[in-house]
Amino acid sequence: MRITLLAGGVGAARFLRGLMAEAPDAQLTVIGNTADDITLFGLHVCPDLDTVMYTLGGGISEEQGWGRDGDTYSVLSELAAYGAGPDWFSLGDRDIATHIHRTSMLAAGLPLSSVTRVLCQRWQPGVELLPMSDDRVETHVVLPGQGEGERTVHFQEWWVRMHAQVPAAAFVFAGAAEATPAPGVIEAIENADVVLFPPSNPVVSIGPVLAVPGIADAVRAKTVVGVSPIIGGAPVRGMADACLAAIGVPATAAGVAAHYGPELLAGWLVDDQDKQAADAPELAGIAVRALPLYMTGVPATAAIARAALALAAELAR
Ligand code: FO1
Repeated sequence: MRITLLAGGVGAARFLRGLMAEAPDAQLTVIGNTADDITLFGLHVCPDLDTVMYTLGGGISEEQGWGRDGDTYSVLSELAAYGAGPDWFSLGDRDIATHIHRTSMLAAGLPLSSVTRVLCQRWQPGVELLPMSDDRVETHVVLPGQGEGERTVHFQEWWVRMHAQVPAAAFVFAGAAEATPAPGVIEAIENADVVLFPPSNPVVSIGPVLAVPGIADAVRAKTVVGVSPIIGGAPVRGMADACLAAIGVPATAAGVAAHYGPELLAGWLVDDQDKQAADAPELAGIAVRALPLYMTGVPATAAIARAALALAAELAR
């Protein structure tokens, strides 16, 4: 069975662990968000691709959900000693090796999709990991002006330095309109038996992937089942509520499904405490199933994956 997922970072990576346990023989393709990418100290950092690669490859820092396990920060402290910023994005020494290797391959002219394939040769994540595009797309956050005009910051500055505490007026996926899907992305969607949206941030993780021309249309032609990243009115992790507020979408399981809409989403898994979403009029046309949705470990996540695959099979008939 071919399963294709549009993915962000931590939520997607943890869901994939359960999915791989539930469907060990499935051929999984992950289309990763690259709009979180940032260039720091001349190095190209791909947070969402690296979180999937490290998590499934066994190199992730479990407590952080990003970066390498057991990492040290000598390079960063040396840079700080030079006053070379920024100091708010903590890059570990082992993680920096990934960014050096990636950046040198990009500088040699390899597209990001080839670079990602090379990095995955070491990590063997057990999935085909594709960037959504080989072209640069970057999420910029528009902050309302306090007196002076609006200003725009890179997503990572808003997310990490500001902890998303400054309300965002809008998100701009810079470069998306000019981007093309990376090689294999459209085919992975078209040839999939099942397309899943893991519990990733719908605005700044799955949103940018859908913003690459051609991807949303390909996804709409498929039967898609998604897993709510919101349980009981709050994101399980991260700050999706701050992102949803910025685009006027309620931070509820029903609100996120309605945001995707029935043209995109055929099925939606919600936690038991959100089961009333099944009766939400704005979810007409979307099959809602309620079950325990906390990914407390691989067995619990495998049960969620099992429910997603069962619903996809039911809807594909
Ligand atoms: N997130 C933080 O909250 N603080 C950090 O210092 C930080 C550093 C970092 C370095 C490499 C990397 O791949 C991810 C990193 N992240 C950090 C997480 C990152 O902001 C998020 O993974 C996403 O971009 C949102 O999903």
